[in-house]
Amino acid sequence: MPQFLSRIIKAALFGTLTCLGIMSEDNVMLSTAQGQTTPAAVQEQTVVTDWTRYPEIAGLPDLFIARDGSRITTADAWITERRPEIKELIQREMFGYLPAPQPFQATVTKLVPDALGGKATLKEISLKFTKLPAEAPEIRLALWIPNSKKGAKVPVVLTLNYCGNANVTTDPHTTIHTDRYCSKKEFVGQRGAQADFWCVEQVIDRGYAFATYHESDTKADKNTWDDGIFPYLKDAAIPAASHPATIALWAWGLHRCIDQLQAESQLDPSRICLLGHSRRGKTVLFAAAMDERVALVVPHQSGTGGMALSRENNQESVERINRVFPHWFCGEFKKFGGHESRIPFDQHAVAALVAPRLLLDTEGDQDAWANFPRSLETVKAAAPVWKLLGTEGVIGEGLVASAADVKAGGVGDVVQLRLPEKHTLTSEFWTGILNYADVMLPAQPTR
Ligand code: GTR
Repeated sequence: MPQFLSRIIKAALFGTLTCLGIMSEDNVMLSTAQGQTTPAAVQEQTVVTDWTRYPEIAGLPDLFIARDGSRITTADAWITERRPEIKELIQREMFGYLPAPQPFQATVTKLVPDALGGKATLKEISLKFTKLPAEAPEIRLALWIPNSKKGAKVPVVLTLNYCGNANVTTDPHTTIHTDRYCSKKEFVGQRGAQADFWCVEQVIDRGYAFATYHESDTKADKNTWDDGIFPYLKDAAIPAASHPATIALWAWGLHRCIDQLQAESQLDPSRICLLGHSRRGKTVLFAAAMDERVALVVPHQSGTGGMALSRENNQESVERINRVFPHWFCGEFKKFGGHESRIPFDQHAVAALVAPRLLLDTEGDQDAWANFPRSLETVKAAAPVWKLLGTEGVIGEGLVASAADVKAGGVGDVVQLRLPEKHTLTSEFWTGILNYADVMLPAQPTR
């Protein structure tokens, strides 16, 4: 049966054919019965199911109880039953369904063997989707490979940047693009505007490649749906309320970058790491949950919708995130604002999809809004899945408080690194992240 058909049948069984009319705060009709028209800007957010149909769950949903009520007790049952079930659930109810992969033509548009003062080779690669109309946006991937490691296959850290690849380093070679939306006006066309944040040279000095793409290549960070890649990937057979929202579209772009990174002869396909900050931290967590090619994910200060549990979250509530950023999550997620105890999963289930791979949750203790205590609860609540899959999972309280403490034997497969920092990324964080990758990733390619 085609995938979309089985989704529709499942959705119908679950009651999504119940249509509701709901008014948002600014009185925009978000959802309609009998096909009444909705404003284009919010059309993709249409809510179709009723939260009262979702049973209240006291405490956190049990990761080991399948939807048919049976108990998951083996690694095999987790992998074949529970994991696919959670993947389905989080897409339908929160992020929207990831579009299918698309074939692309990769063209190296620039090759600089002595970038970053000779430390790295810069490759700019255009990923042009061959089955989409010519005007569909390409993804512009920038990749720096350490020159010190010639002949070896190196691990790579892939990131999602805010406003263009030239922002991430002061390297004069990176092409400046200003033709795509940037949510931070002060970054537009500014070479190295975020160089102290991304610390690309530090990454290269540690023997890792660094890769990045600008999020607006796939979707602008705003509540519009006629831009980016979505119009070309839209699947009319999927209910609009479960169409991929912004985070899912960014994640889809990361997956296409991974397609390309896997094909790069100087990179190790078994050591692909993903890192994103804040809303992009939510994105990398989801991207890693959905793609087993990611060996290590670092959702940095990802907060609500990322590592922080939705239940009992005394910082950013589900209602608030959906109201202020209506385009991040799909329409179905809107109904859970104020009704978090009805969400049939919580963020520990998203994190658990990463098991048995590596998950490093990085937080700043002056960044209360990201809710590092509720993120630590996610670390601990997800850890039993690592155990079930035969790895160590969490060590001790699952928390380390300095980059120097990130060492062999001191950190588990899922752990929080909490530094005395604000809502930003710093060189000290990178030291901790690279220490973690050094001790936890295999020393050599494993495939
Ligand atoms: C905040 C938002 C957070 C976080 C952050 C960011 O305003 O409430 O969920 O994602 O933005 O992306 O910097």
